[in-house]
Amino acid sequence: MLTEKIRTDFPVFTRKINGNRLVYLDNSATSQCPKKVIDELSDYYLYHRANVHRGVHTLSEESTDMYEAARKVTARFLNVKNTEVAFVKNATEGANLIAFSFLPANLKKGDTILVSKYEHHSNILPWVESAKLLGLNVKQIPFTKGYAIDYERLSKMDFTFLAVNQVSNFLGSVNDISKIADVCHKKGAYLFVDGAQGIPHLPSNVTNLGCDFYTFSGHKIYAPFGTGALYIKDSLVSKTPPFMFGGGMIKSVTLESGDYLNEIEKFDAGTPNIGGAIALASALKYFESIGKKAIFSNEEKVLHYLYSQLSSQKDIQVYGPTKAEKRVGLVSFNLKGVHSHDLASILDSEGVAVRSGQHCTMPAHKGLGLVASVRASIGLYNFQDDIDALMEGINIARKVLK
Ligand code: ALA
Repeated sequence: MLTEKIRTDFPVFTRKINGNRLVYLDNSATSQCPKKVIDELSDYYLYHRANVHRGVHTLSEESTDMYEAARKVTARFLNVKNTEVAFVKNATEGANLIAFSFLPANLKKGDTILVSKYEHHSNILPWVESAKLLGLNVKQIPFTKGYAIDYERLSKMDFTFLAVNQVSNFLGSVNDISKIADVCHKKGAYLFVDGAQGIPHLPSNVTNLGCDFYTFSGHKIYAPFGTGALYIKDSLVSKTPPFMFGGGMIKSVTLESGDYLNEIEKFDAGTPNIGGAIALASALKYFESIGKKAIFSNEEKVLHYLYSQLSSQKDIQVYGPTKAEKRVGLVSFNLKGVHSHDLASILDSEGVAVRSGQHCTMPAHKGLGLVASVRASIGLYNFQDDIDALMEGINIARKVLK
């Protein structure tokens, strides 16, 4: 069972913010990094640093082994093959890679891509921009009146590619990826999943999910910035051309052309973020060492408490699924009559960190008639005391702002 003691793994919790204990509820924007991960990153830089796949000296071989071991750890975490995992700098790069390499090679003018109105901008814009270049149509995934996908209408639509999040970064709603995959594959369509908000809160067994592409950012799962991975289904690796060209991804080069690797290493043009990949694997191992089951069950309790505390207040409007079991990780809300930035500033003065604004989901906010919202999002080190601190902060804001 997880207890508050876990916070001692994260030095940031020794800090005081405006004289208060740090209550970190901005995990959907970025999570905190355990000291163990920073120590492993530092050990790599201090004792093993060298380029990969390019040298025969000891350091280069060590570095190559550590980098490829990191790929194995990432693949194991997702329950996929090593040969299906490319390292990327974040989920945004994962989406752009598919939008600007796979789509031009496999879709044709007039084909349709579906995206949902509840996506992060990073899972809208790459498809929109690629569609402009390729002459594709971009349409919306149909939703029921609530926040669930309307499968009946979806299965009647004609499309070739669908991009959706596993979990919405604004609503916390969870999409049933296996079910979406079934609909897509019956039509011969491809499914891309933005797992950025799913990976820290759900099992993310990508083989079971059945999608064709899955991407996530390391910094949402306790790893350093600039790290992440893109899963490409085995049978689609050879259909996905390189995204960037340069050293480390070639078989041969002349002044006129290049012959490129066909395996997953073709996405490693230039010197990769070797230390980052190693630190990403370290964070995933840390997560596994605490135990996915322990983390998810604690988060479920904390989220349930967060949701019930917020939704029981008459002057608080909560967005997204009304049933706590249909959401993970976060609750977005507004204190009626108070701008989200004002509330977030008062909360900060009490040591409580939340995000305010549109959370890179302008279409979703606009669709709900909102200018902005406050978002409280949890991680493995949050407990009931953090939610109590948030609610006390909201009480103070009421007195100051209303
Ligand atoms: N994608 C991050 C968020 O939702 C930055 O806040």
